Amino acid sequence: MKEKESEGKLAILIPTLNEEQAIGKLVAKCTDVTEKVYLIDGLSTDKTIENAKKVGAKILLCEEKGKGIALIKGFKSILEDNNVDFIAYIDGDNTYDPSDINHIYRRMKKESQYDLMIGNRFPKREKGTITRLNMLGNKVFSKLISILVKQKIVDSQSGLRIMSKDVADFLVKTLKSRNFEIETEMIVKAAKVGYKIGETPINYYKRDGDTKLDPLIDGFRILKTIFKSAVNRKS
Ligand SMILES: Nc1nc2c(ncn2[C@@H]2O[C@H](COP(=O)(O)OP(=O)(O)OP(=O)(O)O)[C@@H](O)[C@H]2O)c(=O)[nH]1
Ligand SMILES: [Mg+2]
Repeated sequence: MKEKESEGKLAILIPTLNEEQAIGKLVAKCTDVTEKVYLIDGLSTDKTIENAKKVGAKILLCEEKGKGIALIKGFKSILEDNNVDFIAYIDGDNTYDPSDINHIYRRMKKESQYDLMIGNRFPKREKGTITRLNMLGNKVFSKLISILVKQKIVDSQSGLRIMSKDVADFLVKTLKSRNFEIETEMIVKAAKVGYKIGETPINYYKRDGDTKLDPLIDGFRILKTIFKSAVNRKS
C-alpha cells in the first residue's frame, strides 16, 4: 500500500443518513487520504452502512436524528484516539472531493495559521449543484455571520471543514445544535473565543441520492441560530 502523507494524524468523519448511492465511492476516495475514515450514521434504513464497511470505513452509530448531533457524537469518539491531530468532516453525498481535504490538511500543518478551515464551494462548483433558494439563503446567512464574526465568510453552509483537535474538543464541549444549524454555530462560537478561521476554494459536484435538507425548516433554524448569537454577542 502506498504511503499516505497524513497517515495516523488526520481523521475524516462522514455524517450519513440513507446515502447508499454515494457512500461507497466517497469512502473509497477518503481512504486514499487517510486510513481513519469514520461514518457517523443516523440509523440509515438502506445499504449505507454495508456499502461503507465494504470499502474500509469504521462505523459509528447515532440513534438521535440530526446532522449536528451526529457530528458532535462523531468528534467525541474520534477524540479518544490519541494519534489524531486534525479532524475533517465531509458530507456523505459525494458532492465534495476528499483530495481537497488532503491539500488543506497539509497546508494547515505546514503553515499553522488556521485552526478551522472551511471549503468554499463558490469559485469552482459545477453548474446546477446548489438550488437558487439554497444559494440565496447561504448568501444572506454568510453576510450576517460575517458581520457577527467580523471577517468575511463566503460559504458559511459548506459541509467540508478541517479543524485542529483542539477546536474539535472545544466544539464538543460548546455546541448545542441538533441539525444543519451546526455549521453556523460552529463558526460563530469558534471565532468568539479567538480561533483563526479560513476559507479555501474546493471542488463541488452534483449530489447522488436525495437531499436531507428542508430549505424552509432548516433555513429558519439557521436564522434563529444567527439571531441568538447576535443577542448573546456581548456575553
Ligand atoms: N447521521 C446523520 N446524518 C445526516 C442527518 N441528516 C443529514 N445527514 C447527512 O448530512 C450530510 C448533509 O446532508 P445533505 O442532504 O447533503 O444536505 P445539503 O448538502 O445541505 O443539501 P443538498 O445540497 O441537497 O445535498 C449528508 O451526508 C447527510 O446524509 C441525520 O439526521 N443524521
Ligand atoms: Mg449535500
